[in-house]
Amino acid sequence: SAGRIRNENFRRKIVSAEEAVRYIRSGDTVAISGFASAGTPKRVTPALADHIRRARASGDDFTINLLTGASVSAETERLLAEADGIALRMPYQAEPTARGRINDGRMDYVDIHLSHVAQQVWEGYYGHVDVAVVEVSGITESGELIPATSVGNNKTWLDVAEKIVLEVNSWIPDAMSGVHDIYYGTALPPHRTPIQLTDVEDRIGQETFRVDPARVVAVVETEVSDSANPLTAPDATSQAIAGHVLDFFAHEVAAGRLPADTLLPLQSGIGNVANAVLAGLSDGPYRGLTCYSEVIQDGMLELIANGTVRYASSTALALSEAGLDEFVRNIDFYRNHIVLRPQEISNHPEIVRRLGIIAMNGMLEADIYGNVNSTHVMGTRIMNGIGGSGDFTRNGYLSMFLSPSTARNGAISSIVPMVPHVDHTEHDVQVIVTEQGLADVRGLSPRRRSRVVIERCAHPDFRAELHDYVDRAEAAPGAGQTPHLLGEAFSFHERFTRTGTMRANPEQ
Ligand code: 0RQ
Repeated sequence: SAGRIRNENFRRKIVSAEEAVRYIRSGDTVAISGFASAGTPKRVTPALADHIRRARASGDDFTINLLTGASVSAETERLLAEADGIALRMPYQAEPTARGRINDGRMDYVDIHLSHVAQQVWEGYYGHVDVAVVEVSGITESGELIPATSVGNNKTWLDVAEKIVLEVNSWIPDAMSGVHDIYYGTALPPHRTPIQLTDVEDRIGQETFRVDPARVVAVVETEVSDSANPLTAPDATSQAIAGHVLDFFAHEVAAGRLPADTLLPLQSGIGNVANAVLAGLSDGPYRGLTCYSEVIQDGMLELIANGTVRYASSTALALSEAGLDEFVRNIDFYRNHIVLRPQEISNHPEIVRRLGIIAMNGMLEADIYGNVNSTHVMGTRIMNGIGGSGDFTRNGYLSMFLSPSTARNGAISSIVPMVPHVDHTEHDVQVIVTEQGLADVRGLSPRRRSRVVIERCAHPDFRAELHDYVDRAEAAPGAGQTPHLLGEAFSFHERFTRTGTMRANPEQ
């Protein structure tokens, strides 16, 4: 609505989405807003997919390079992938069509730490950014932009792009303004200075984005809601994992390593396991917890509403339909407990280290020594990407990985002799949790770690074979610091590829 565009200069630039995408040419690098299910441009991106599809249908080899915050909404990701014109995608996706194009070698995909994206674009690693398409919730009288439900890399896109298309979404409640903290103090070396954020709720920036009006070529209006981030109710497995995590927190409090009421700021990945852990915190002895994470899920809203969580900082909302509804209806309450920041700040190693984050992320598999694969199924096929998990894991106070002990109806063991792709090394990973139990490998050498990981985390059906592997690896001549039988290290994966199961005896 015109009420959201309070600057005449910008109002004069209002056009349809179809007109706006004409500014995008073949070969362009296009940076769009969006982080998880929040803040993807709702009209311009489908129009862009159409624009690409039509150009290609008429014989043009129309391609663009696409930069985003993280994943964008699943419909958008699918439409763009189906148009077949994305030459390069960066830095994260989590959608089957895009994944298929990447694994077929038809889309180049660069999978990097989310905190690195802004600086790498500034450093010029991705060349010139031709067009930015950024969803905002309003434009002020003085021409500043009020951010939407995710911040992601939008500050950077607006700063670097030659041409800017704004999508102004009046579905976003007016009361969202002021929820954001946009920090303009990052610089490239050698001009960097400390980031003065010492508490989760600190505000170190401004509420709006700056934009050079001369570069804004089009403004498109919309009133479409964010897509919902689907969630299923926590099952017995995720509840068991959550139970082990909560027992561990109690143990750490008793040992004097975590503050009793408030623990330390929590970061948790996306998904049902993360949500189950959050839900479990409500029943614990905690009050006034904080979160310093990259997304806010439904579970977090509940914790804020019941006082378990005092404050949550992130770069995006990733809510289900019910969660979006709850958030929009009670925005005046939530705005006092939530801040959204650029992802270079929500995931910043300096801040993660300073605040002492408890990092909890999902994994595909871990090996007996604690190396973690979060991204590559059987070592070769991309699942989603590393996302922010590395930003938090390497720099966290406690770095934990959570997963069911098996996948695909028990055919796959999540604990394997050696991971065929490493996202998080044994030097970064401190705690591994499955529904079977929790392996705390802090302070343990590799030879001691393997026994703890197998006993505590592996599914009982795979334990004997894993123990047998380590026994023989340790007995081999010159076994070394981290014993392996190199000819056999991937035997679980090879067996799965050959027979469809990691089980030596599938009848088991
Ligand atoms: O496959 O979807 O076909 O059923 O992987 O597995 O158990 O539902 O777990 O949703 O927590 O995802 C690592 C992918 C785990 C996620 C990963 C198959 C399994 C299923 C999903 P289906 P689950 P989750 C914040 C931080 C990296 C990014 C990150 C992830 C599917 O946590 O992408 O942490 N992490 N970001 O069947 C083969 C195995 C498997 C396996 C599970 N060992 N081998 N397939 N699966 N284990 C978020 C952001 O950065 C935005």
